[in-house]
Parts: sequence; C-alpha cells; structure tokens
Amino acid sequence: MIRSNGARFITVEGVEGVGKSTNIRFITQCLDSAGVNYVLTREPGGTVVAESIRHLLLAKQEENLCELTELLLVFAARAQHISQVIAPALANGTWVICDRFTDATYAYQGGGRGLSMSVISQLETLVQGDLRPDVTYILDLPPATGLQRATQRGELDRFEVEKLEFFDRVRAAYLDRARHEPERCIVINADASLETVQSDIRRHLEGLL
Ligand code: Z5A
Repeated sequence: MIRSNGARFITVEGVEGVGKSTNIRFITQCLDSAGVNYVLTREPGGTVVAESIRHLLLAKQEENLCELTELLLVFAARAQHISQVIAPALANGTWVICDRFTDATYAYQGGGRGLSMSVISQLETLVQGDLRPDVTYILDLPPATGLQRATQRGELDRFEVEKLEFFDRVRAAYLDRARHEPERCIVINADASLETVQSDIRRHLEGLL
C-alpha cells in the first residue's frame, strides 16, 4: 500500500539469531542518511503494556503457557502497539520500522506451534483491519546457524529452547509467506557475510527512498 503522506511500514523477520537487530541498525542508518523521519519499534512490545506482555511470552515459568494463550497474548500486545505507536506514526507521515510483526505469528504460532493459519488470519483482520506492512525483509538462513549465534549470546528464552525441528517449521512458514506475497516479502540470504547481506538490503531500500 502506498500511503498518500509517503510513510512506509517496514518489518524485519527471520528465525533467532538471523541478524535482525544488526540489520535493523543498518536500515536506520540508511534512513538517517536520507533524512527520513521514522520510529523504530519491536514486537512483541513497543509500549509499556505490550512490553509487559512480551515479558510474559518470553520468560520461562513453572506454569506452561498454552498455545492459544500465547497466540492471544501476541495479538493483545499487537493491538496495543498499533493503537499507541504504529497507527499514529503512519498517520502523521512517520515511517515505522518494526522488528517482527504478524508474519512472525504465522511463522511461530502457525508453523512452529501448528495453530490454524485461518484462525491467525481472522485475528489479524480483527486486530489490524487493513493495516499490513508495505515491505518485509525476511532474513533467511538455516536455523542451526541462527541458533548457534543466539546461543553464544547467553541465556536462552522460552522460544530459543525449542528444538531445531520447531525452527525448521518456522523458517518454512516464513518462506511460504514470501512465496505467496513476493511483492511485499523480500527474502534476503542471511547466511552470507554481513557486507553482502547489507548490500542486498541497501539495494532494495534505495528503491523505496
Ligand atoms: N514471537 C512470536 O512467537 N510471535 C510473534 O508474533 C512475534 C514474536 C512478534 C522474540 O523475538 C520472540 O518472540 C521470538 C519469536 C517470538 N523468538 N525468540 N526468541 P526477538 O526478535 O526479540 O528475538 P530473537 O529472534 O531471538 O532476535 P535476536 O535474538 O535479537 O536475534 P537477531 O536480532 O536476529 O540477531 P542479531 O542480534 O542481530 O545477531 C545475532 C548475532 O549474529 C550477533 O552476534 C551478530 O553480530 C551476528 N551476525 C549477524 N549477522 C551476521 C552475519 N551475516 N554473519 C555472521 N554473524 C552475524
């Protein structure tokens, strides 16, 4: 969707340790150089309430979080994030750069946990109306490589302790999203040097500026 005020909604996705944070820093540097006004945010999270929900989602607790609770919490955080941050920014012409969004729900809760894609799609419509990202960079690499990078960073969260097969399903779901929406979803090979990854991102980003 091209907004009449020129604002863009860009999301960055991928399995753990794929390099989202690193490459989001690069994207914001490109936007800074181009003088673009943007907000940088993340999911789950992005507001005080949504960050509290993030804590519930990521912390390892004695009580098992059932899959449907996880799905509803993700969308509860998203509803808050949209109303407080994303929608107001886009409405006043500010670009939004978001570390993960609803493609992560299709990938983790749909692909990883095996919840119904059609239920996810219904919740997406309920919570977002017609709000969708304009561009989504899907950083892709074999999950074993990403997990190795994530493990080197320290203690693992509630998702990172999942088995490799879980992340294989997450990756497959992301690639499936990209196959169905090739205009929006730009798959970047993240199993390459950082220089190569960033030059791929820059090439696409320049087309938006
Ligand atoms: N989740 C969900 O289930 N459903 C949803 O709807 C949403 C989220 C929105 C939190 O996400 C969790 O929420 C997530 C899914 C779930 N699962 N987990 N865990 P998160 O985005 O906060 O957490 P994360 O995926 O673990 O991201 P991360 O830990 O911040 O990793 P990253 O940002 O992708 O990686 P990085 O920190 O940029 O890079 C990792 C390391 O690799 C670092 O040392 C880099 O220097 C290095 N690196 C990066 N790129 C390269 C290249 N190209 N070569 C070599 N080394 C590299």
